[in-house]
Amino acid sequence: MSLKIYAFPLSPRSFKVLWAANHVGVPFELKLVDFTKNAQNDAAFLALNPNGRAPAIDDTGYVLWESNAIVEYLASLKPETGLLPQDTKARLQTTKWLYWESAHWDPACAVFAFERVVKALFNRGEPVQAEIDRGTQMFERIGKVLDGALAQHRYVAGDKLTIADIALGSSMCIADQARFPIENYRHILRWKTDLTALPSWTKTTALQVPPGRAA
Ligand SMILES: N[C@@H](CCC(=O)N[C@@H](CS)C(=O)NCC(=O)O)C(=O)O
Repeated sequence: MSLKIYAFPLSPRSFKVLWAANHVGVPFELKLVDFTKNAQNDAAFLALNPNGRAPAIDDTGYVLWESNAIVEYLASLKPETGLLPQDTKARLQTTKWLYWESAHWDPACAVFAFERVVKALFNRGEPVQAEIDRGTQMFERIGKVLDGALAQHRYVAGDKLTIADIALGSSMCIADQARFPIENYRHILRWKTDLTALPSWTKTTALQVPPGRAA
């Protein structure tokens, strides 16, 4: 298989890239970066991604890291899917959301992910309420921005699914477990229902097998 995806599928950033690959329909080989074994710091993986973080890809020698860049690359392989608009102005409407995801959405989600999912998975203690409060404050500022966009159109950047939905929506794979404070954002909830009903989503969740357990 020419495309190799290095990922820990339980993590939303890895899920993002696996979902994008499944959605556009490019065949790939999943190379597990097993966080339970600290595999992100193995020399072989660090040679691919010196950050020691997943995901990363190697497409016949073309190496890329940063999940949003990878999503954009995968979408570019299949322009007919429309995930990556070809018109510059339309495309930048998706780019804007990718930056927003990295700067605002991901850091807020990460608080809940760490406190309620990572700590449980790696036996790292109880959630800290001050951190949950900090995450809740972050969500108060950003939740209404995303909800407002989704009130105007079905998907984040318009009426069609784009890489912006993949970048932002992948976090929904842990929304329930992490208890993101989205219960009052009805458009986000509707969007979450739409995304999680996609066949590519279901196909990706099938990859979320905890390390050490057979698929
Ligand atoms: N901005 C990066 C973040 C990647 C990242 O932080 N990945 C986490 C898992 S979700 C990781 O590899 N953590 C392992 C570690 O920090 O040791 C991206 O979107 O790809």
